[in-house]
Amino acid sequence: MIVKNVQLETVAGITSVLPKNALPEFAFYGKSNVGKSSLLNALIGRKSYARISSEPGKTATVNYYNVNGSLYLVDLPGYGYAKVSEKTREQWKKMTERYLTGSAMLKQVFLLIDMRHEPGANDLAAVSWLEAKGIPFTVVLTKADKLSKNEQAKMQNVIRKAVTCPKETVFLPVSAEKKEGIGAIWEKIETLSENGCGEI
Ligand SMILES: Nc1nc2c(ncn2[C@@H]2O[C@H](COP(=O)(O)OP(=O)(O)O)[C@@H](O)[C@H]2O)c(=O)[nH]1
Ligand SMILES: [Mg+2]
Repeated sequence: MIVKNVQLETVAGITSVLPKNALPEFAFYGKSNVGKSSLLNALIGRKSYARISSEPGKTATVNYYNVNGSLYLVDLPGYGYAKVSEKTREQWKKMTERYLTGSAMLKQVFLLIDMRHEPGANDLAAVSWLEAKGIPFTVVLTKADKLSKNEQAKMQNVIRKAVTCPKETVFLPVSAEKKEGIGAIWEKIETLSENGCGEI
């Protein structure tokens, strides 16, 4: 995908009505600090278009990035951010779930898991929730550059076992830092947008 132009078109907050877009949407979900914004920047080829926060998890909005007028990359609030109240966390979760269940144009969720660690309870809960709702997702393993090739293979197995998702679930290791695995994500996005992919 050659990204010619990107525009942060809509920023939806807790009380916002979510837009009814006509273009396919691809959402990025995961624990705060897992690397969502960094991955979005790597995908769109910009250094810091999506905000990379030194204070992780601060994003409490659903951000729609229009790419080339042909699709949206959607950045969702992260889960598991310890520095906000239980009530705030619950509101963010509700908003995210409202987006994930309510968007007619959502084609795929990229669920990001930090490749260096075993998935946490909230990662496993996110996987189960997506499965229960029948929302198609791909697991993206982030920060691959922090591990050797051997460690990457080992952790991929560990994570695959822990999440107990169907065998055909795709796992894509990426490094936003080293720009590795970015092409594979674009390939997936392009295939799904071209096919129209009426899975949802
Ligand atoms: N080494 C390495 N660090 C990364 C990578 N992706 C993100 N990070 C770092 O992880 C932290 C959180 O990243 P961010 O994109 O803001 O995470 P978000 O909260 O999920 O949006 C930042 O310090 C990033 O520089 C990666 O691929 N490799
Ligand atoms: Mg972020």
